[in-house]
This record gives sequence, structure tokens and C-alpha cells, in this order.
Amino acid sequence: MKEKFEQLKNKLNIELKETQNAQTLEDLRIKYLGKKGQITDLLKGMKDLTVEEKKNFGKLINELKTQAVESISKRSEELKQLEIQREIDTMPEFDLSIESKQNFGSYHPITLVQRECERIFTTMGFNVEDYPEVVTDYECFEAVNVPKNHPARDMQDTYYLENGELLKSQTSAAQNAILKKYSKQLIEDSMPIKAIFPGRCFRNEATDASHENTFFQMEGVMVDKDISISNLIYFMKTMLSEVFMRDIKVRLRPGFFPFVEPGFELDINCLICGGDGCPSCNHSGWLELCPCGMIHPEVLKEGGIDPEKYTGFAFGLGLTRLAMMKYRIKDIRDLNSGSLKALSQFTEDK
Ligand code: FA5
Repeated sequence: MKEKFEQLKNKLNIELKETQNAQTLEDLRIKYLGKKGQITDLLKGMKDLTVEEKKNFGKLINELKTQAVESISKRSEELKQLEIQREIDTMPEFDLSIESKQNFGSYHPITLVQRECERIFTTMGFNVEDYPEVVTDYECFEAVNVPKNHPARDMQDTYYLENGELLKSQTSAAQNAILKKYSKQLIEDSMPIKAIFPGRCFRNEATDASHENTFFQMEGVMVDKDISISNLIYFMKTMLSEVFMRDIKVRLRPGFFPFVEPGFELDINCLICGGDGCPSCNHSGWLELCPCGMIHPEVLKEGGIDPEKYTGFAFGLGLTRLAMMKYRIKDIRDLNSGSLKALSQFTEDK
């Protein structure tokens, strides 16, 4: 009987080696270990044996069964490896040294100026904050001192959603949340609030060379004791001289925004025409770039900050227009055109 077991074991091993794929292996498993398999049959035959014989054969059959299961699973692993090797062998050869002809794209000019501004402000101790593009009426307007029906709402033709929320028309929509987020550290730890928050804005604009319906702004706020207009001017000057790496002609004039008092318009001398007037600057020689001002006491109060103790400034930099000026792009609409030929001209070191 022992011989019979040995023969069966050898036969199984020979047949195992002949299997070349998962299906033939499965057929073999059924042949030996299936319900009517040869090893299973041996087990069934045990009923006719004496108790002593059962003991001996039982041990042998169990050993055989265990070995069969192990050999089949080992062969299964071998076949998997063979299959992988077969795929590798039939793959076309790759020459990794050949230069790719594919266009991997380039950074968008707005991404480049945004990163540049983030770098400049973070080195001056500002945190960079992200904020959603869909916001509530409260965040975008009421929290920044623009109540319902206030005429200042007409300055921004806003896209409202059916659920009453809206597409952020200005990055000022994040002001209240940022003030609230950092008010504790300002009050308890005497750490100034210094944050910038770039983001995409949407307005139902009639587009022209300097107006888009989808554009980027980068808001900034700083709040502490004794912050004044001088601080605001210092940061604006530093930012512009670092972005353009030379002195740029700017002008500061009074501007009205309900969330600042006093408020200013900061215009840049048009770098496309040098100030002579062209379509990019609406023939005025100047481009509105970065309105700013001292944060209105009501806005501080709404952010949980006592305006009797603290003051701060805020600015709303037109990032898309900054990209236009930095890269001398005559028409803002080119930036949303998706034209790879136009956009791929810009690289990090330009
Ligand atoms: C605002 O959006 C204010 N929230 C800015 C602000 C923040 C003022 C904090 C004071 C304190 P305004 O609508 O002017 O302001 O937009 C700010 C800048 O975004 C503009 O100067 C301009 O550079 C840019 N901008 C505005 N509308 C467009 C547009 N349609 N296309 C491209 N850029 C635009």
C-alpha cells in the first residue's frame, strides 16, 4: 500500500511539472483532490479497513494530501511568475535613453505669480490659507460689512446658486473666517494675524482686454496693535519690487470698499504701453491692481476682534492682472484660452 502512495505521489509530481497554466493546474487539483479525486478515493476506501489499518493508512493519506496541497500551491506560484516572465518577454523593447517627444506642459503664468507672491509673503511671516470657491452670502458680503441691498453689491455682478450660495466674487469672502481662526492667538498670545489667501473669483462681467468673468485674486490681512497705513504701504511696495525686480510706477488714490476705512485704489503704470494708453489699460495708462485699506471696525468686530485695541490692513491683489503685467500679456482673455502654444512660453525663471 505504501508503494501505491509513493507511485501516486510521483505521478502527481510529474503531472504537476507538465502543467503550464492556471487552468491545467486546476484540472489536476480536481483530478487528485476533488470530490471524486484519486486521493479522495483513497480516503473513501478506508471504511473497509480494520481499526489498526485505518490508523496507519489514515496517517499516510493525510501526509499525501498535505503534500499534494502544498505542491499544488507551490506550482501555482511558479506559474504566476512564469506568466509575468512571459509578458515581459513578449513586451516591445524600450530604449530609455531616447528623449521624449511628448509635451509635458508647463506652469500657468497665474500659478507662477501666485507661487512668487506666496514665497514673498511667507518670508515676511504670512500664512497661506485656502478657501472654497462656493461661499455663503454671509461670508462674501454680510461678514465684511456689505448688508443685503447695500449699493456696494452692484460693484460685483455675482453668480448666485439655486440654494442661495454663490460663486466667490472676491477673496474678501474668506476674511471673516481667517480673522476668527487667528483671533485667539492674537488676543491670548499677542501674535499678529498675518495671512494671505489666493483664490479664483467669478463675476458676470462683460469681458475685455483687462476684465474676465473668472480671474484670480490674492487677499492679505494683517492685524495687531498699532498697525497703520505705513505698514500697508511697506508690504505693498515690497511685494511689487520683488515681483518685478525693479521699481514700478504706482499710484495710490482714495477708493471705496465697505470693509475698509480709509480705502485706497493702488494702480500700476501699464507695462504694456508704458503709460501712453492701450486696450490693456483701457487707454488710461494705469491698471487697477490692488485695492487696499485699513480694516473697518465692524469687520474686526464680526471677526471677534476688539477694534478699540487692534487695527489692521487688508488688500485684494488682482493676481491675473499681475500675471498680465509681469509677462506683458496684452489681453487677459489669453490666460483662460487654454492655448498651450501661448501658455507654454512661460517658465519659472522668466
Ligand atoms: C475687490 O474685490 C475687493 N475685495 C478688494 C479689497 C480687498 C479691497 C481688501 C480692500 C481690502 P475689486 O473689485 O476692485 O475689489 O477687485 C480687486 C482687484 O481684482 C482689481 O483691482 C483687479 O486687479 C482684479 N479684478 C477685479 N475684477 C476683475 C476682472 N473682471 N477681471 C480681472 N481682474 C479683476
